[in-house]
Amino acid sequence: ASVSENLMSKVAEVLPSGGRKVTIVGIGQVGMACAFSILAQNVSNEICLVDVCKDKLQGEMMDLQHGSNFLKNPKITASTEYEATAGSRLCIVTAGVRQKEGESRLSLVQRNTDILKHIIPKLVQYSPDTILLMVSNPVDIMTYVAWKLSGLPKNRVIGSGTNLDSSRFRFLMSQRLDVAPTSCHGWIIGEHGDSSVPVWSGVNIAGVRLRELNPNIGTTEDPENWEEVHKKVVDSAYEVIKLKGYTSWAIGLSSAALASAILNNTSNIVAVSTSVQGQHGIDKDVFLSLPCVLNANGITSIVKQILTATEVEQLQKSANIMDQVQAGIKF
Ligand code: 6V0
Repeated sequence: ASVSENLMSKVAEVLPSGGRKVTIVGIGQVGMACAFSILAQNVSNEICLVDVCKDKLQGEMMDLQHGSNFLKNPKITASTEYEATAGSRLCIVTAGVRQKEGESRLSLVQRNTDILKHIIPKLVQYSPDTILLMVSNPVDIMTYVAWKLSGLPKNRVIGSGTNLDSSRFRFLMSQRLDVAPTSCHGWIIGEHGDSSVPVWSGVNIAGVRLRELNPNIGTTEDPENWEEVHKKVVDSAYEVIKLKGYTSWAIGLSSAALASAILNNTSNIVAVSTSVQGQHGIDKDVFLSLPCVLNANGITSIVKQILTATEVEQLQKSANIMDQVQAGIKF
């Protein structure tokens, strides 16, 4: 008899999953930042990594496993084969090419669509009840592509969207006012990228709307030039990519926060990319970010923000851009 048999009398089989399994496809800078954020914050203690690079996959898995003693006894697996992803509650997709310095997110469309064709059907095959969280760029278009390829209902295909842009906005706002980012209330909606929309009409601290203090806030007539805060949000990724080559920590933390809302069924309201047809007069079948209620069933409601005419116009412009790009995609 083995040491194990001498030590323990077996009563039943160990279950293959504790029900909170998260698969991460693409273990580049973004995928690993997602994995680390999820494990370090104990959002889930069951992670499966998937990539096409076998050696890197093995190395990343081992490196994380060696830290298990400092975490909550996680189960970390990795494979190039999708069988390993079976029974995932959530699949986060970060696979694909990223922007080079100065390159726009939209230029990645066809390359990343072609990659998703190999990934999405297999994820759904092995985890038919999963929620898909798309991170690969351009994220709004890739969420649409993933929804098409998956056959899943729209509530279960989500894009990380402007949750990150809103976090960048709140951080920059916090720097100006010297209060904590979580006490700065501001929403960036629309495209994660160049045409994102800052909802200046709702920006507030403790319910005090800044527009009531400064009627020109966010416009070109504003002497304090608050619009610069949104400009910096749009430029953020370009600047970080120029400085360090990629972005990782903020998107990793943003994804972990979304994963937490899903796995813990919290119904947090977050700006994530969802099907927006019928919202704010948008008639196109596109995905953009709006504040959504996020829980174990994915997106269960979209908040009907009270937007100004300018904000609606900007949002519709984003929708038209998405629609044009989508029309050129080869499935
Ligand atoms: P990276 O570091 O080059 O990693 C990409 C990974 O994808 C690599 O490990 C590849 O091997 C892997 N990969 C490629 N093809 C496949 C495939 N068919 N199956 C499985 N894995 C594959 O890129 P990085 O991690 O920096 O970025 C990944 C994606 O996230 C890019 O599209 C970025 O533009 C995007 N980002 C999205 C953000 C957002 O806010 N939504 C933020 C940052 C980056």
